[in-house]
Amino acid sequence: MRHSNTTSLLLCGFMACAPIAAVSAEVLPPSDEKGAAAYREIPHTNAVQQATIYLQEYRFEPALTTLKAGQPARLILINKGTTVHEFVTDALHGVAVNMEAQGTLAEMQGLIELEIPPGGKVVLRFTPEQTGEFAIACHASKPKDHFKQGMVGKLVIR
Ligand SMILES: [Cu+2]
Repeated sequence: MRHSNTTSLLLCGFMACAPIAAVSAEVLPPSDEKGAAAYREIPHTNAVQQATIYLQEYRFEPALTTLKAGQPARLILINKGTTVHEFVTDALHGVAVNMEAQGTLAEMQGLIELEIPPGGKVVLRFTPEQTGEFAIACHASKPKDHFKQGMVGKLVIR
């Protein structure tokens, strides 16, 4: 699960929680020349889906997170353990990701690995495109091998 183009982030302390941005857009029904709606489309929502995954010794909680493809997502990762944990996944290859951590924002194309210290919080914003079941894992090794301790989970995009 290790890759060469690794995005690694080390957070110190606890990040202030940013307010949840209510992002939504409305698709207006098309209207004919007389101004009356010719037909009514089911409103398409761009509401943000949100999920939180806690990292701790030695598991992801919940172990299974499901996101919908094509809908903007806000994925919050919180290390509530007492050691550094990693969030490693193939689910975000080539996906434009906006990352907020420690009050700073970063834009990246694809994200593979994050390192989150105890108490650290990372907010990832992206729109999942590729459906499938993707493993999430932690490969930290202190004080013992997290992966061998069973620190694996799953991110399902459907
Ligand atoms: Cu870990």
